[in-house]
Amino acid sequence: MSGRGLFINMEGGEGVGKSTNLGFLENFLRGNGVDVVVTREPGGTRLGEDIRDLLLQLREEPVDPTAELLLIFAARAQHIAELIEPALAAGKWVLSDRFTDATYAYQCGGRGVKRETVAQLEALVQGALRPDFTLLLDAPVSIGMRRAQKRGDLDRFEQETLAFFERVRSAYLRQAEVHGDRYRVIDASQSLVIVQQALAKVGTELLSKQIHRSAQS
Ligand code: Z5A
Repeated sequence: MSGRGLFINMEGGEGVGKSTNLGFLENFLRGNGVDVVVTREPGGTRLGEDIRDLLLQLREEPVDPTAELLLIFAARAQHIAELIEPALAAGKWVLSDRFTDATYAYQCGGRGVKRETVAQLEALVQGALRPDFTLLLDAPVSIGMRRAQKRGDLDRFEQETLAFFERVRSAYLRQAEVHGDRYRVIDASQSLVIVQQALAKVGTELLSKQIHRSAQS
């Protein structure tokens, strides 16, 4: 495949199965000849992973929502410059465990930051870069929390309340409505086999989208 690669992000509340299913989609794409780079946010670079540690660690003092927001976009700026843009320009596909849709969900939905504030930072940090495709794994909050809690120690986000995660879920579903052209919503409350059948279908759609794009360029 030639030309610029596709940029895909996988989203959802905690414990919905992003990491598990990102691995499935990666294998599906590789099996179909795609050169894919898998990454995550916050993180993806050494600087970004250091910022991730700062964001997730439990702290005695409350973290100001604007401080949190700026740390997320600082990590994202480095991620784009160091990894995402070079990979896409080289024709690779980038599969990211979360991107700015998570900021609209967690910081706007969860913390109450204004959408316009995030939109301003999005324009500053990303320029025209937006995901080509966004996969939202959606499940009732109680299911995701139960799955995540099985893992033991909870980080700063995982310690949030049920109401916080309900707001995050609603904000994701709103994003999916606003950006229906690039969003595919998968019911992640189903068994892993069914979820992955749905993912394989989306994977096939992505492959045909890229073939179509290559033919046009
Ligand atoms: N954050 C933010 O606030 N703003 C931003 O802009 C960004 C991020 C980018 C870290 O993200 C935090 O950063 C995140 C929001 C914030 N905090 N929260 N919450 P993260 O993505 O690293 O953290 P996470 O959401 O907690 O992801 P996770 O812990 O890796 O969960 P997951 O990837 O969605 O789930 P999983 O590990 O693949 O699966 C969990 C378990 O469920 C596992 O045992 C699986 O085997 C099982 N599972 C998965 N699917 C199924 C099905 N279908 N059936 C049964 N069992 C299943």
